Parts: sequence; C-alpha cells; structure tokens
Amino acid sequence: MNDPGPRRRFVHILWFDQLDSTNTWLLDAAGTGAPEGTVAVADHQSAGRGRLRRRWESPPGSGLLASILFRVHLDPTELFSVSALVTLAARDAIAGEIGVSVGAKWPNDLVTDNRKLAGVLAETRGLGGEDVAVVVGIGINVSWPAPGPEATELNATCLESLCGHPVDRRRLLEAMLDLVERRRHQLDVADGRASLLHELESVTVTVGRRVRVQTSTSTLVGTAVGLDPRGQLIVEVDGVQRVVSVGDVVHLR
Ligand code: BT5
Repeated sequence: MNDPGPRRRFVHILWFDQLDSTNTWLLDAAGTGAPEGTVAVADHQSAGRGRLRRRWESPPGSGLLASILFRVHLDPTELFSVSALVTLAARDAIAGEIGVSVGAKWPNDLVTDNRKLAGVLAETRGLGGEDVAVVVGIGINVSWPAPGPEATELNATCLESLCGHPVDRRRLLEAMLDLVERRRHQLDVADGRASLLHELESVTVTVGRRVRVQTSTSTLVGTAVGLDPRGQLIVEVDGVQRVVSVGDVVHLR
C-alpha cells in the first residue's frame, strides 16, 4: 500500500489527567462545534461507562481510554459501521504495534481466549438531523488487570499480560488513529460501509459459536451465524433465524 502521508483529520488530541468520561466530554464538545477528528483521552475516568449505564473500570494510567468524534451523514440504521471502523482500527493497531492477535465479540468487545481486552461504546448527538455527531469511545486494558482475582472476576485481560512487555499508550493511540483515518472514506459510501461490516464479521469470534444471548426481554440459545447489513447478530434457534439488535452474548462451549 502507498504511504498515506501524515494524518490530517484525526489530529486534535486532547489528553486529560482525569475526566468523568471521555465520551461525555466529547459529546458536549460536539454540541459546541468541535470538528470531526477531535479525540479526547484520559488517564483516568471517574465515571467511565459501558452500555446500559454499566461502569468501565480502569485504575489511573492503566488503560487507553479514548473517544473519537465523527461527523457523518448516515441513516440511524447504519451507525454500527462507525463503531465497526474503530473496532477494526483498534484490532489492527494492536496486531501491528504489539503483535497480539485479538478477535471481536459481538457487539462491542475485543477479546482473546474469551477474555475481554477492550470495549467500544458509540453514542450520538443530533440523530435524525443533517449532521450527526458520533462519538466512539474505546477502553483498551493496557497494564490492568494482570492475572489475579480482578481479572478473573471481570473475565478480562490486558495487553501487557499478553505481550510480556510495557506498552506505550500514546504510540498505540497514534497507530489506531492512523488506521481510523485510512478507513474513514469507507463511511461515505454504501459499499464502504458494507465492507466494514463484512470485515468485522470476518474477525468476529462470536460467529459460528453456540451462544446464549440475553436481551432486555428474552434469552435465546442457539448458533450465531453472522451479522446482518445493520450489524445485528443473526442467531439460529431450532432452525429459525432470529435477529438481535441489542443484547449480551455468552459464548457457550
Ligand atoms: C463496554 O460496555 O464494553 C464499553 C466500554 C467503553 C469504555 C470507553 S473508555 C473511553 C470511553 N469513555 C467512556 O465513558 N466509555 C468509553 P459493556 O459491553 O456494557 O461492558 C461493560 C462491562 O464490562 C462491565 O459491566 C464490566 O462487567 C466489564 N468491565 C468493566 N471494566 C472492564 C475492563 N477494564 N475490562 C474488561 N471488562 C470490564
């Protein structure tokens, strides 16, 4: 591939000692006109969050906690392609910079050996309007949790446990943003968005597994067979395909 040259768009990096949540900060900044490519990073979050108001835990300085602002013209049904882009960029940056190969777990995790290494949380501002701000936050465990009770309780792992040497969070961030920029054009055309989802599907370890999926209203047990064009999980239960838009997945043996 040709050298793409210096990064141009994802260059406004604001690195804080502490924030409540990088996603909250960036959603507020989006509301006051922050441009696409603004990136908020924090050494520590006092109220880092996952989906459904869950907490994202990360002792100070132990993780890469970053949120990236996109401004896109997308139908709400296509928003999953934006988090897919960041998930793929993070996966490729981890492979390229650190030499660790990780898979995606539907809908929003990076995992290795079924243990969670990173989580992605996409949130929007201005949905339904012309100019939608999409903030994609990612928390990557860098030096915590090391093997022990906390890692076991969270079923989590961190990069330094996997690679056995210190990991520079800044370099990892820069590598990830380079890859975000290189893929950004894919969001602008339907083919590009579709190929982001295909690529994500191809690295999603959930696909092909027996799964238990907990939604707000039901529990499904079946085989995950793929992602649909919106990024929803298709689960085959007793020969019938069911589509899950929101839920938590447990990979069964
Ligand atoms: C996620 O939610 O995995 C999305 C996490 C996104 C965090 C980033 S950090 C930067 C940005 N700013 C924010 O405020 N958030 C984003 P979910 O799938 O709901 O998973 C949350 C669950 O993961 C929790 O309920 C815990 O069980 C578990 N968990 C919490 N901290 C963890 C960690 N460091 N490693 C692995 N699992 C963790």
